[in-house]
Amino acid sequence: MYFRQSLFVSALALAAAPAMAQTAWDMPTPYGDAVFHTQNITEFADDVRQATDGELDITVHSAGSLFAHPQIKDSVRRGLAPIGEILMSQLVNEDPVFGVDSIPFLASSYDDAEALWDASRDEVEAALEAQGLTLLYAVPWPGQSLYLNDEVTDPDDLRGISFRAYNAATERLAQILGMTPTQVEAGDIPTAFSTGRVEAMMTSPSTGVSSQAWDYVSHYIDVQAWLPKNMVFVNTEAFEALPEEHRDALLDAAAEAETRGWEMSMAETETQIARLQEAGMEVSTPSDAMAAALSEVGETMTAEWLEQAGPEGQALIDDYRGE
Ligand code: PCA
Repeated sequence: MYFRQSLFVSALALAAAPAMAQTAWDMPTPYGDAVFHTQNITEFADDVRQATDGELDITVHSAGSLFAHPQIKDSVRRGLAPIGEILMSQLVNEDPVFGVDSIPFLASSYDDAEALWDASRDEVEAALEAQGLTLLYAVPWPGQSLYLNDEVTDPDDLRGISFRAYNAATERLAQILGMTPTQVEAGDIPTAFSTGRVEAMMTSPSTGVSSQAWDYVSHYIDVQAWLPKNMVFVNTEAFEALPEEHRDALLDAAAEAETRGWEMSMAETETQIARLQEAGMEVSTPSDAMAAALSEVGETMTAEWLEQAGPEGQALIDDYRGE
């Protein structure tokens, strides 16, 4: 009798097993633990764990520790990791839409960045879907500004400077201004400067602080030219293999992370510029000549992007501009 009952109980437990099974997901991300994007992802993973009673357990592997930044997208596409984060514009060679947030002065305020995201999100989703990936959310970095060893007021003085780039757009910007670009991941910035490989960069105050820019550059010129986004995405097959409650929990947590991330990003802009200043950097606004030169770069790069993106790109920009 006892035997039969315990058999019955274990049969029940087995029947219930699929819904209760624990799913452990490894999540590669490119940036360090002190970076707000990573902190937002940690909260996202906590929210998912809580909403699923610990059944969907995401472990965040930050700073490229599981896969290096350039490998993360393909790792998720191939199912080596079910979920990951990258800088969206890293994929611009696959589809121009991924690079629309990295054109100087196309959308340099949070309101404009949001309107641009509204106008481009469907296309980004479709481009990922074609690779078996599902977009969860995207969050912008604060505005991209100049870090230099002089207060450069004449754009001609930029010529010949070795410049740290992090995507195709920063490389192109450097070329147009006569600088020499080198691609360097955020985590390698301190070494690239201290070994003399580069002497200037354009990035957010967040990355300036997390890479301790004051150790190797003296001047921050507050340009805030564009707000490039990081995106979090999941392998579609892995997503679809989840029970429905887990899929819902993931989507809910993603929507919250998107809202929270944009707020964190906005708040960072002021606090991190203040930290650069407190650490001894000279903070200034661009001279008229510098502002004009950068705005011209923006126009050139908008035209180049439209050439690449064709009529669909034009429609996206028209939609963004409300035309
Ligand atoms: N930080 C990242 C991308 C944009 C930003 O603000 C970096 O510098 O690599």
